[in-house]
Amino acid sequence: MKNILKSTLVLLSVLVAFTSCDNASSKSNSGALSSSAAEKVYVAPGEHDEFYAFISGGFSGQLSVYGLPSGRLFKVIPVFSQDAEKAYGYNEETKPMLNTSHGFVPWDDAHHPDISQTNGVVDGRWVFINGNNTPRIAKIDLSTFETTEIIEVPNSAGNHSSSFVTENSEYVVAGTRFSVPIPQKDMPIKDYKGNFKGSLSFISIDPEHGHMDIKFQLIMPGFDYDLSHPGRGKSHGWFFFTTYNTEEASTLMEVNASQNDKDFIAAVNWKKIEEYVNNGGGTMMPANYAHNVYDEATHSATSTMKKEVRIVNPLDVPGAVYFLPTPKSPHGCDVDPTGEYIVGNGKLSANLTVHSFTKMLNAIENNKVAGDAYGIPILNFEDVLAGVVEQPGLGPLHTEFDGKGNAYTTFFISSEVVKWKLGTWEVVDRQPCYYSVGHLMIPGGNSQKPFGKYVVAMNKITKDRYLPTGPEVTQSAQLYDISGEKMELLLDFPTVGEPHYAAGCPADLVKPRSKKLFKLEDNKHPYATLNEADAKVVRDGKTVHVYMTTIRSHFAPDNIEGIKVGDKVYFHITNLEQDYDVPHGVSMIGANTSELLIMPGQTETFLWEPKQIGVWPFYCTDFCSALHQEMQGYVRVSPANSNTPLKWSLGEDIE
Ligand code: K7E
Ligand code: CUA
Repeated sequence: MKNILKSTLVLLSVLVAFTSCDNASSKSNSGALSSSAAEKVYVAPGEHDEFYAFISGGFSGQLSVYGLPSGRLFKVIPVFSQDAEKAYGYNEETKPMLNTSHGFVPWDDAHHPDISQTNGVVDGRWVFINGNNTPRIAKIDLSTFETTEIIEVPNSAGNHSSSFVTENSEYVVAGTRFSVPIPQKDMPIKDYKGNFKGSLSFISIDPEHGHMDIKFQLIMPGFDYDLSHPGRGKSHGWFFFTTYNTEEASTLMEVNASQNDKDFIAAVNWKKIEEYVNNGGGTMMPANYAHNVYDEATHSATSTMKKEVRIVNPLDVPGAVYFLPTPKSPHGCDVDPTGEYIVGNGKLSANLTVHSFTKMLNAIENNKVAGDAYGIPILNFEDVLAGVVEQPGLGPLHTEFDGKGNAYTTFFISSEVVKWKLGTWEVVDRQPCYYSVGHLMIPGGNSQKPFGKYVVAMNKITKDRYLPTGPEVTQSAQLYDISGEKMELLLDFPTVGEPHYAAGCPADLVKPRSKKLFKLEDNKHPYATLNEADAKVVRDGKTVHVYMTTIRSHFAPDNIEGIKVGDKVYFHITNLEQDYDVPHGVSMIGANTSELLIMPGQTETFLWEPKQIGVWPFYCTDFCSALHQEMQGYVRVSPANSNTPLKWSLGEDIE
């Protein structure tokens, strides 16, 4: 045991040493690019990019929107983290989006965006993304580029093998990374083995509105479920999950979870389980999880606590789950566009293992089982193996496909993207990454139809690539042209947060559906003010509601008196503009929250609790017209016991 421990630690320290990139030696290969590379990423002023890229923010909890090939940043969409710029999680309307069974959780770790699909092709309607830390799945509507739904995932911890979408967006799938007691209970950690369980959640997507609902959770052995991808084409109806820690260790994992020569890819026949569930299979288990939905008509979110979830024991659905032995703690789990090949990226393996879906079915049909884990059949490694890419690099993490028979795998330790051929398994090209690449993304790469023109590498280490910014340097992505035989590095561009994965699609899928404004006549916000003449201030005990409007370039009302120290003042502001790109902002001195940024036709609310008497100004925070700087107003705050009458006005002096 001691020896194993020692040798594993030595191996790990070698791997770590490898990753400490040597800046000096890399200089020579990274030098100036040819002018043709510059031309390939040049998008002339006023021109549009060819692709959207949605890049996860990792620990920023957000999703950022880039254009490719330019690498220009368009928007950071707040998802799991409060964002003062957009008032997300600060205004009254969006606070419920961040509600969970643990209360208000204004942050998460967002890893894997995935675009909805129709008939196996990305359709540009929604992006789904996982929150790892307090397990959640979010949906972003690509007509508004706003987060419109978040569902918490019960019985999960470190929601990492998520959030990947099946080929007709039947399900977005979320798998647990950490196994835990299900249901949670107070028990010794050392009793993990055999007692902790891992849940794989199949969340149905309403085909019209995209509403999410947990259809069932598969309760699996207590391994770590790292990544997953859906089958497609011939393997549609199956889902594949990499596992590590099949040792079921709970301490010093870098050693103890690296003992087994092979871990597994779990192959789940979700069609079979769906049928079982539709016939009443599974059991309802008490649970407590938040389902938060943003309604575009009311411009407001509601949070509902759900009280039960359907769980399924895999042993109750024979033929639904199999384990495919896969070498050495696989990370990425990637399925090629035909649905035949399942690539397990064994982090500590010298070779890359590719499984065959057809062989897997044959093995199942002929009942060739090598054993079982907690009753789940394990197939023979040789029976399911399609091929091996021999020694392609060190530390494989993720693989994407170009739709032309090539696969591209990232290698963290040897810091490169390696291109290889499906079927012959030969390496045909390799390009260095600066430095230590994690995920990579080809637009449509997780579908039957990748758009194999570019690949984006998302790197874990930046070092010297940009001007220094103190100890914390920018995170970085790199763009490669993959239209030819050889990959060509075109561009470095900085990213927001740590990019773990991205999803991309042709801009033409999204552009025509992008909303320009919200129609005032459709505004069903309970505190909307649809005409300036209806602006008013209403007192209800110590609560005051201000029904305010904005239009270039004033607030109505802009003078308010009769507010008292200790009041709770809700400013409900409706932007009456009906032109594209004319938001107004508002901020109030001393408000313990963010500004609001209100889109045309929208109503938003912030709370102000005045603590000091005086006459206090508010103003527009978005430069909206030549007279933006005149867009301001005053609120008079009197002592708590005063008799100052409640009054409001615009364009006249308050008497
Ligand atoms: Cu998909 Cu970064 Cu969460 Cu690999 S993980 S790198
Ligand atoms: Cu409205 Cu500036």
